[in-house]
Amino acid sequence: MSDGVRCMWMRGGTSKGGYFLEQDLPADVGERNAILLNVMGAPDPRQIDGMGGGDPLTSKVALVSPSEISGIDVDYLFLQVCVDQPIVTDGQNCGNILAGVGPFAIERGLVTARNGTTPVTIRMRNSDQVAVATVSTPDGKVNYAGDAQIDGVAGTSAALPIVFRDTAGASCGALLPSGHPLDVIENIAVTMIDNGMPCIVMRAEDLGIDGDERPEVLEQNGRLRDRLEGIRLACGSKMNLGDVRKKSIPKLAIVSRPRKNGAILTRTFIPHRCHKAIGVLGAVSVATACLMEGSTAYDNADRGSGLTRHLSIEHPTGQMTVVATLDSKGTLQETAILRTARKLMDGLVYP
Ligand code: NQM
Repeated sequence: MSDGVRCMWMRGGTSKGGYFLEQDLPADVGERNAILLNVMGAPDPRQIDGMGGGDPLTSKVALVSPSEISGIDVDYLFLQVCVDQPIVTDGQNCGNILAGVGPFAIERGLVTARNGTTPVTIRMRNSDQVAVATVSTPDGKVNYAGDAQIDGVAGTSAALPIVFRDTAGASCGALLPSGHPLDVIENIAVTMIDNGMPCIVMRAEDLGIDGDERPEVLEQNGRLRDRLEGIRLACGSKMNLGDVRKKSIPKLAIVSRPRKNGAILTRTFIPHRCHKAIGVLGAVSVATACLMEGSTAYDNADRGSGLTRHLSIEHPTGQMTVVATLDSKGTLQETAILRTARKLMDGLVYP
């Protein structure tokens, strides 16, 4: 590997990371992970000797391969390279890094672009579920420029809508792994929910905070962090995730009334750092909790009405709108979000 490994560095939504064709890395998982730790410069809080940015949101990897499954274009395995521990985990999905997978697959020749837009059907291997991303491809070439704006990213780019159909119970086996919309764990009301990302949804007021504090203020609150970790460890087995001490799931979503005309305000721990925005599937899971009577989010949420709901999930740097489609019985059928992506560099990375 001293000759370098072919790789594209991309921003996907509000995250950033390395995109690899799976065939360009060793098949042996131990060897592969050692290379990825080296590429990112982990473990090291500053990741100074690698490409990572010293933040979980910039220490991410997508492995992409052609799919053998009929109706699926490409398979995508998401890997979180931990910043300060020698861990590479495939234990969660990432809907932000997912945003770069369609453009990358077209750029690498795994999918043939159409003239205009190209739908790319992606199997998320971490949870064996499918997303369809629509990539801007005027004249059959990927176009990254455009006027779509997403909060948490400066400037504008080409719109990249993504639809999710079957994310319920992605990692926990059920939308509500405990079977209830509300449980009391460590003396606090929680909603344990998984609509693509296992999340523990709690009310800010129950944790003794306002809910609109800046992420760095919440990260400095040692008592809050200890309390959240206690709740997370207790919820892990109840969410069918086992011992979660070394896992990046479940995430912790702290909700309160919206402040900016959105559906709900959030602060999310992922799980030890407070997200500067919110994860895509994290937002989908919180939006789903907003629509679920009896959950910790329901009474705090402005849910709108009708069969198509635009639920704007407020976060520290703006809002992420989840479009939820319900059937006539009020059951959630599919969710969609708008992302953008940008190719930052294409070449060789030296592990
Ligand atoms: O929830 C951060 C991110 C994510 C994950 C995290 C994500 C998602 O913002 O689908 O996008 O929760 O670890 O990239």
